[in-house]
Amino acid sequence: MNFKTSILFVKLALLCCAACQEKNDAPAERPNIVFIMADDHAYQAISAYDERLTHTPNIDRIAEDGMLFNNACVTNSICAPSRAVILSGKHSHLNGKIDNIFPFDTTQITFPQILQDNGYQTAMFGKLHFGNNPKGFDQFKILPGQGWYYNPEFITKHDGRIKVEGYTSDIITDMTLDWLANERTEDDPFLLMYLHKAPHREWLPAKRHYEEFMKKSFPEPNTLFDDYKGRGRAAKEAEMNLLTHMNWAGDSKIPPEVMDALGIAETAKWDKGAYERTVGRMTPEQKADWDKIYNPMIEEFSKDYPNMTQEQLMKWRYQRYMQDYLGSIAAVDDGVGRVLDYLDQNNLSDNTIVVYTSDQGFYLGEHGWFDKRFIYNESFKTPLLIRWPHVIDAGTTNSQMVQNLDFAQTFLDAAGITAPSDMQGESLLPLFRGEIEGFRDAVYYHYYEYPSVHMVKRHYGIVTEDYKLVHFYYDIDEWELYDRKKDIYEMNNVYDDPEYADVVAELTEQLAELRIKYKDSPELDQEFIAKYEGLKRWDK
Ligand code: SGN
Ligand code: CA
Repeated sequence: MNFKTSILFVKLALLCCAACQEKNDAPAERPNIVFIMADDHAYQAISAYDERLTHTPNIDRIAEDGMLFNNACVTNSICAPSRAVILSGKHSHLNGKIDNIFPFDTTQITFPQILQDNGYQTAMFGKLHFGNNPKGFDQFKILPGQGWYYNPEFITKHDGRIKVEGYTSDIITDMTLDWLANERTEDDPFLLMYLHKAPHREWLPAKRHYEEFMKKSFPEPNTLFDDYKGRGRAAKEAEMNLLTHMNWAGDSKIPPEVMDALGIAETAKWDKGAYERTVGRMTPEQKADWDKIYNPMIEEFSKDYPNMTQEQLMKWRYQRYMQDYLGSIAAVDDGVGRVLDYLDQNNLSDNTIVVYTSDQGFYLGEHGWFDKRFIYNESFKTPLLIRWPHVIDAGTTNSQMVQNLDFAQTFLDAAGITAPSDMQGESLLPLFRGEIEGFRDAVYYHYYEYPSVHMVKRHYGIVTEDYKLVHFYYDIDEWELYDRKKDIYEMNNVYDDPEYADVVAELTEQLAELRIKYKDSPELDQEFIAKYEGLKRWDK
């Protein structure tokens, strides 16, 4: 430890003591932090939230021993922007990573850098998706871009680019455990970011889960055949319908030559290519294992397809989607179990905060959709389970409107560090102790990536416990209001209903205030549009 770090430690110890005196229950030692995030993991696919679709016994352990957040949400429901919000503690319009396209500005300070400067050991494994390397990590091994499910490549801090044979979720778990066992020292606390690529599209399970999930069938959501009648253009014009926009080869795993034989056209111009890029990465042995289980499904479909109605096709595609999506979550759950076991067996569980979350929510057939992006419920809400023995009581739930914006300040607070004043979240430490008084009662949301894949229009809005008010803009100027208590599936826009005139007036004002509070503005919206148009990236 050098002189500067020692001084920092003394300062920190003093700070911690002061904090302990205020809150007697705060632990004496600075906690370790294990931040587990899966990509596109819908809360509907975690049995601690909902047992209808699948079982995730290991992820559930975190809630059994800690707290389940029922109202956690994101500020901008898309991958890289969510990660930028998490690391920087700032909304997208301030951290600059408004969509998957704009680069992340690495000159800004992220919470891992602050923890590292304060003596934490830091490591990141898995998917970051920034286009540049993370700062503030002693060790990282990250997937380039979206990464692959089989035989992935990694960008590493010390060994350049490497290729590893095997199944990505298991490899990321192995790397994580290897760091815990062999690189971490016992001298200092650590921050470990364990970031799964699964269950991101194209949903390839591990071999050990093929058979089990291929045999299963799943309950359909009651909005699978939504016709979007009660809403505006944004829902109608989005391109994320299971029947019309999901890829046949890439997503449903009907090989390109079988599509040709059946006369099925590609749904997107990368439909067949996606299959070749993903299934095509398998080694001959891996492909033989895959064929054993996937070929009978393909044969049966080939027989049935000519006589299937549109309704039957929609139902078939939903089942096919769930088999692979939920199948790929099974390996994530296995991995979480291995990491939790390691913590238990090495006496680390007591002083480690374990977080499980996703970069956003995801549609599992609700409203006929897959993907995310919208402020509507399934994409806006994200799973969040946190365990911290001695601070969080086991088996508790929380219903406050917490956001991915809050992680940075929460972790800094837990480490006894004052967060930079320009971070925009709230520490969740009071909520951990059950103190909910005075926590925010409304959240701000802003989505930008349009025109782009899935064609979800630009929008911003405010969400309270009771209502959701949204403004879609750019090539549209439409407002929507949902009564969250009376219309839980968000099927009816009541913005123009005279009965809601007062609610509209009040929320419009609150939304304007939130935009000012978080330093967002119509000028910034225009600035981002102009920059995006300059990039001319989307050509369908
Ligand atoms: C890819 C996917 C999209 C997905 C985006 C963003 N298409 O483009 O379905 O919305 O990533 O996902 S794919 O056919 O290439 O898989 S994100 O999680 O990175 O934001
Ligand atoms: Ca994602």
